[in-house]
Amino acid sequence: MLTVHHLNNSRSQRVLWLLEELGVSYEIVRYERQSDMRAPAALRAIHPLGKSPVITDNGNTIAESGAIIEYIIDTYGEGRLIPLPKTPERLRYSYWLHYAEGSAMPPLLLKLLFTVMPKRAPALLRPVVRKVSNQVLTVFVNPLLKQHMAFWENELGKSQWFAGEEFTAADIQMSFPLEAAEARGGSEHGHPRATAFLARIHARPAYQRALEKGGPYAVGR
Ligand SMILES: N[C@@H](CCC(=O)N[C@@H](CS)C(=O)NCC(=O)O)C(=O)O
Repeated sequence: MLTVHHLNNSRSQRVLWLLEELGVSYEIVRYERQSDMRAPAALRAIHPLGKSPVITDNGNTIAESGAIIEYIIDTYGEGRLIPLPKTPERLRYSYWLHYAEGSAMPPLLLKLLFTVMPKRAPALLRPVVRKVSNQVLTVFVNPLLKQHMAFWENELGKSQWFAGEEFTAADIQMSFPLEAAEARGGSEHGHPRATAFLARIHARPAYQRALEKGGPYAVGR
């Protein structure tokens, strides 16, 4: 049976959600984040990088959300949640599947790091670390994020889902950056389409079932 190596409050929530959407049977092996938010060493026994998500299925060990989604859709999707080949929707689907981790998440990770750094710095250094962090956030990270959020807002004006009028696995992949942006950047301010997208996905029964299975989930909060 397909196994999801699930780190609490993490990207592997997306994999549970996809499996729930498709009605695929799976089991969960759970890993708890340590106090520094890192995954425990046990996850490195499954994949050398020790990141979540990782799945194991039929002798395959697969890491990277995008690769996992492709594998699940290819193996169990039976044509569901993916646009037909050689259509504009399929191109958009492929774009968002890669964009989510390749382009959207790096500035969101920087936002998290530079927000947390001053809080974790030794008391004596904290004022300096805060000053430098705020400078990086103001000059580099926040403008970049603003640009990405405006991009999502514009794209969601073309169709209600990222790849077109049909809900696809690309929306599952894009859920994490949008949820992280809401948690870290306040995407709800002036981003009504992103907010509506989040409300639509959160209302899906499969999303809710995945939450029940995965446990508490509040990206980056
Ligand atoms: N691009 C990778 C990112 C994987 C990743 O960074 N996962 C985080 C959880 S959201 C993680 O494992 N963090 C714990 C750690 O780095 O120790 C993917 O999409 O699978």
